[in-house]
Amino acid sequence: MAEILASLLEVAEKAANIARVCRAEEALFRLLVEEKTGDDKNKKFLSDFKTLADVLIQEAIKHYVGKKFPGLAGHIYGEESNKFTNSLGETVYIEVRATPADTAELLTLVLDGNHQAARLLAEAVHSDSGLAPDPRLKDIAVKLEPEDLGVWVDPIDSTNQYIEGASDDKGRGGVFEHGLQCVTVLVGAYGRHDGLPIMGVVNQPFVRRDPQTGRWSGKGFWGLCYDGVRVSSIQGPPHSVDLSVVMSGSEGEHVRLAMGKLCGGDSERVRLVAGAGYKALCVAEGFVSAYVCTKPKTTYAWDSCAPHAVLRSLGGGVANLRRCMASYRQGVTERGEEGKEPPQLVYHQPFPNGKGAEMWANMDGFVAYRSPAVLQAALLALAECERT
Ligand code: 2IP
Ligand code: CA
Ligand code: CA
Repeated sequence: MAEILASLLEVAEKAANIARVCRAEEALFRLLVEEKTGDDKNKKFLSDFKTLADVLIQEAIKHYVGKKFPGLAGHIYGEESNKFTNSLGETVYIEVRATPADTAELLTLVLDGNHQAARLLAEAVHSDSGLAPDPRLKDIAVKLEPEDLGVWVDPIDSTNQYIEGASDDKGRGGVFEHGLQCVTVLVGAYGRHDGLPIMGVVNQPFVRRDPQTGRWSGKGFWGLCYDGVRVSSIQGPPHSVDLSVVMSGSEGEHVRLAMGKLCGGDSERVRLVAGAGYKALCVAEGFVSAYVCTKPKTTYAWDSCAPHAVLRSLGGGVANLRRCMASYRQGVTERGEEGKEPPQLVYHQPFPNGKGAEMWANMDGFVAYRSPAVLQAALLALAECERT
């Protein structure tokens, strides 16, 4: 089991390296940020390049994890499809090939013959992640086979912030509302049998920028929760005892009001923050108490699985909002059912009536929390606002 987690950490770091290379190398950066102007062909090519960075990262993760653990191959899912149509109308399937030269040759087909960009990307995919092994993994003695697991990957979460690439937000209380810090690579493994998240890696590729070199460095977080064992890279209690909440700017006024009340009427403690993975990470790191998402079809299994595992490793979770509220209406006590974990999001079954990505949307909404008491307080606040 520890080997699987080590491998997820390794591929997430490789993914972060690819994400950084696309911004650091002039030939790739130009493709990434170029304005969507010009003719339709140009427009399509540029939007494809943005998707290409995502797809390539996802395929790299599938390739390396699947090669190391054949029992997992075929059970690694992600946001992106690897099928491309290039400007000549040819269909190209992006994959990692045996050598950097072979991968570069394939990438050239979707990069309109841009050999330099293809070579740089292929090098990033094939090179070592450079990640030092985490000694804490050695002590994890949990018995689980690759055949027991499925994996959800979001190769780049917060794509908008990644493309815009702003780094002007100074952050407050450890939380950045927008900018490159909100970008994460998310790799989460769940139980094939019950769909509960078991281990997850959240890699933040852009944490600090060296003022001298302009180079970014990042940070990887992980957590594991299975069969009574909880281990996490995150140590120590949350940073503040005051309740605070992060949510998407797309949440409605009534949710904002309810969360404002929960936070003692202090609007400074209700933050609108970019990136589903990053918001959940802010909870896991203990910078805020909860992440509330009430809107269906805004986040997906690949957004929540990895941070969910990290939160569970810390004694928290990502509760299914609709099911929690239903329990409330049926009169379950305000503290929840004694000794029982509140209903969690699960990752093994598609939404029955959904089509395409919708099948994996978090349709019921959720509350991500570290402390079960915070979850109960958030549910109470939402229930009260429903009544008024
Ligand atoms: C997005 C991304 C957005 C988020 C949205 C996700 O994933 O995390 O930031 O919206 O829910 O699906 P918001 O920031 O309003 O929460 P991606 O960038 O992978 O499309
Ligand atoms: Ca996402
Ligand atoms: Ca994404």
